[in-house]
Amino acid sequence: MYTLYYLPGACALATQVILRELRQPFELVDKRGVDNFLAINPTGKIPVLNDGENSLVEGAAILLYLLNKHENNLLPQADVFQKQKAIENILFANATMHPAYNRLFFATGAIADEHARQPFLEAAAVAINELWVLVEKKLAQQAFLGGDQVSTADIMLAVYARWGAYFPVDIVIPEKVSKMLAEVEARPSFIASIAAEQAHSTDA
Ligand SMILES: N[C@@H](CCC(=O)N[C@@H](CS)C(=O)NCC(=O)O)C(=O)O
Repeated sequence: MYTLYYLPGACALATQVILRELRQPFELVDKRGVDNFLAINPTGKIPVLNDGENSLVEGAAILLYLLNKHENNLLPQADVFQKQKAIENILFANATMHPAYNRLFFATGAIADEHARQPFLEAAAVAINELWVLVEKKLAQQAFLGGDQVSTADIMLAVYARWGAYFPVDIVIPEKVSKMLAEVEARPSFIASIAAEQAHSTDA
């Protein structure tokens, strides 16, 4: 049984969706209800996944651990090059798209004055929109980043894409990306994950 530490709507949502896709049992713990969370992860960040023996941190590393451990169609195993391309897409999501959205959260926390903050938000949105154009190009010949079937990186991007709505900026999601995101969001694993986060939230 896994334990997943999360915050509602944050990047651990992707970890939960993958746990459901892999049909692995888990319990959810809202980080805000944990005394001394820094003892669990010194960076203070979620996701943290406990597998009963080990406490695992860093979202992409956690996903690769789960995908290497449990049988699935979300990470190619037989072809080394295909596997490498899938890992590349996971890291594009985790280490390029996620930090691009982080700038919106950072500016909102760091700049109290709305007028002073807005140019930073807009500059961040320009960079995010450029990344979505790159994803649109990757989807020119295929429905998902991994090909015909949903891949781990698609799920991660679907989680991050939801964050744009929190900010007063125009995030432009191109057509093929929109279709891909809608298909991921319609998956039972995604719908159930959002519902479970709300049900377990310390806000609930
Ligand atoms: N490099 C880390 C970053 C994780 C991260 O930025 N988590 C955010 C949520 S998406 C977080 O924990 N924010 C809460 C905070 O900073 O207090 C990873 O990929 O796991």
